[in-house]
Amino acid sequence: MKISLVALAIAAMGAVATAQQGGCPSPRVRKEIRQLTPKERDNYRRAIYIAHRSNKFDIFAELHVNNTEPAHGVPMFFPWHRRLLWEYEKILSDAVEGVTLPFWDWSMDAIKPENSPVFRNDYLGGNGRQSDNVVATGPFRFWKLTYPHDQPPHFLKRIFTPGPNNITPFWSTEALISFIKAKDNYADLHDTIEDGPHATVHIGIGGDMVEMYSPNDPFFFLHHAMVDRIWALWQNDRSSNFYQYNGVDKFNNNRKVQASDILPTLPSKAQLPVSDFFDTKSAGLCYVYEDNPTWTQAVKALDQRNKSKNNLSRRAPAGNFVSSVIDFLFGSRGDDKKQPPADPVKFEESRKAAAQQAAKDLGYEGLDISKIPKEETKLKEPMKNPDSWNKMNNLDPKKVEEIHAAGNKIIEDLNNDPNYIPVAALYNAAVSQGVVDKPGPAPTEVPPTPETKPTENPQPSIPPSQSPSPAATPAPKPTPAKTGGNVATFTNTVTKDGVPSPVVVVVHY
Ligand SMILES: [Cu+2]
Repeated sequence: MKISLVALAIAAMGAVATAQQGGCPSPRVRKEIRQLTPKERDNYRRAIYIAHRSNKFDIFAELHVNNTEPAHGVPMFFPWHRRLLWEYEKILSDAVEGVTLPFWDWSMDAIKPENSPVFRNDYLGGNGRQSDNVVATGPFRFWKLTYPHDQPPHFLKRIFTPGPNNITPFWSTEALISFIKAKDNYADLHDTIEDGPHATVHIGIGGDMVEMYSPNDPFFFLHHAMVDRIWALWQNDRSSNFYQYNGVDKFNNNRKVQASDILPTLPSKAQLPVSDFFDTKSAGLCYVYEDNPTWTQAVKALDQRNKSKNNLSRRAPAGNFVSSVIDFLFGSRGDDKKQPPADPVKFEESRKAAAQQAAKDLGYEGLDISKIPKEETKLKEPMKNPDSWNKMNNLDPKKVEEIHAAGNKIIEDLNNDPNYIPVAALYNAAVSQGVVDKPGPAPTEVPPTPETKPTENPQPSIPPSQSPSPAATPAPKPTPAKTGGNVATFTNTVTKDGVPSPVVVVVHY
């Protein structure tokens, strides 16, 4: 049953992806999740519930596990995941018309990821509970998952790492932009992003996210949309990047990969080459990523920084990985003269001025720069990948080390620059001070209890000890049993004469 669903989904995708006629006059726009309107956010989550209830969600975990080798630690990583996301997005938009997959620019949250609004219950919810790591609050509380099939169904787990409620720092916007600008070679870019920034987010959220069946967590798709966006940004940065595809397939005698290579899938009629997945604006894919303000600000600020250095060689000459990134950020081949250590008072003053200007550029009106704790104005090193992660994803530990070294060099230099403030520091402060992304009202729609199939007995099957805490979003009213067709219920809260009261909405699909 599962296999045939996967095959069907892929066949459907192939039909669309190969339908090149007609072009893509109005591409779907994938927005940073914080840019969604409350209505769009509700629709996105509703689409996930519907996909989950109609058994179209768990297939992605299976598909991912079955493609561990063909699509991880090898150049196929980017195109294969682009296809996976496309397929998932199609299921979402079939469930709720107009839904497009958002991306999560986790680099905005690099300094203190656990503070990110995305972990609030009005977004995707946070950490698993201490006793058993099960996610027990938020929209995916007690989210029942059937994969792996050889184990009993389990509830979605998250284990913030290193914990208990902290997440390792993520890779900064500045590091990502540096990689995009510095890398002239697809294989280099792929290794860098997969082994470093991509891995850290999986590891930091933990639980299902740190397993090969990570698509069990809706965060997987938000995260990978960001990874896909990084590839798209690199492709569009220079014309020589757009159609580039190179590197070796280490599972195939180090064969050189080609754009005509067929994407590995489960058995399927749709045999599509990598070259079908270069252009997100092709008729088949037809989507673009919307910019987010912090990213735009960081591009501008780094540009200014480089101009003032005036010795930048933007295109790194062939050299080792670390030196090419340093070439981009810090001037030619690391020969940049070390600045004398600044007077600490002057350093802070200068940083403050930089922060004030950047906050103004970002429109963070009312942000009190003096209230930003000093340690939160600095970028921090992401934790090292555990060996288990490198092994599971076929990553070369030496290469991973090298990538982390390059990232840490970027952090060191930016933290020592009196004229620079990382965008994540400002965004993090703006969230803490309630200047942006204030907690929203409770979601206007909450999920049906995952255990309750619409056509089955609506009594929740969660044992009382596992029931959501009273602080969690209230459970929806039971749905009357109905046969034939699929039904989902949501509780809308309407306010009448100042009194909020729940109204059950029944959706047929
Ligand atoms: Cu993957």
